[in-house]
Amino acid sequence: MIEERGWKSRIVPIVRLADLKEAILGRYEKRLIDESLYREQLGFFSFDPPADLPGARSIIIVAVPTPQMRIIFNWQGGRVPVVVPPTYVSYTPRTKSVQEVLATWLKPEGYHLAKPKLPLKTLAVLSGLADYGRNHICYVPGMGSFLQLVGAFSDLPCDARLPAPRTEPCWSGSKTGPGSPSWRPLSSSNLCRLTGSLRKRSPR
Ligand code: B12
Repeated sequence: MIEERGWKSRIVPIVRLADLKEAILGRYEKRLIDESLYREQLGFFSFDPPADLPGARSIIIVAVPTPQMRIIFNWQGGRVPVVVPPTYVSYTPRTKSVQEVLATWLKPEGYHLAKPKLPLKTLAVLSGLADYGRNHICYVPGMGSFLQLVGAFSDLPCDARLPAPRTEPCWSGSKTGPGSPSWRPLSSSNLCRLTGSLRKRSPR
């Protein structure tokens, strides 16, 4: 169902919160992440399980293709086109709508969602969904980098027997994703099976 919409996704067990925490806080504490960037942009992250979903067992990450937009300013009798990069238009509504679609699929099966405050790019890369480019923007195979990432906690069970997480960042150019010795994509995960079985109920 996710693929039918042109989205791509992965699901990872909630224990991987510890690795996300280490990826950000660990580097911050080692002073590898700039203090002002951390304070101004990353202070909202929370690496605790969601208080509003005590039974949370997994984290879902979805990449949604998001195009550039062209807006036209009417200026002094002329029309001035301006290209707006992805994610600067409808960011919050898109996040909300993806989370609502996921909820519509999972709720009838008795599962619930909660909103995360997580580093989504880090999560996407560590889950195998995306690769870092040399510019630190992440790329999803078949989708490129024009995408918006949306995350969600869920109580959907997830394969807990995963290999050890990566210890080195992939930004230096090492390969991630399928075949990587780090997190592997959960293509046969419960989410995929569930979304397959829910295909008929897909809201359009
Ligand atoms: C803060 C933020 C910004 C800030 C600051 C970005 C920055 N880090 O410099 C601002 C407002 C500038 C910004 C701009 C943009 N952003 Co922004 N942003 C975010 C946000 C909220 C957090 C990202 C972040 O900084 N994470 C923490 C950093 C540290 O993680 P990281 O860059 O992945 O670094 C990892 C590795 O590279 C490595 N690492 C990094 N530095 C170092 C240093 C050393 C020494 C070592 C060893 C390792 C290491 O460790 C890190 C952790 O794993 C996310 C949304 C979210 N909730 O995650 C969106 C997000 C990352 N942004 C996004 C986008 C699209 C953009 C823009 C392209 C928007 C635009 N259209 O122009 C620009 C790109 C700017 C750029 N060149 O990176 C998308 C990314 C999609 C994609 N394809 O990658 C996200 C995921 C939003 C979304 N929901 O889709 N963004």
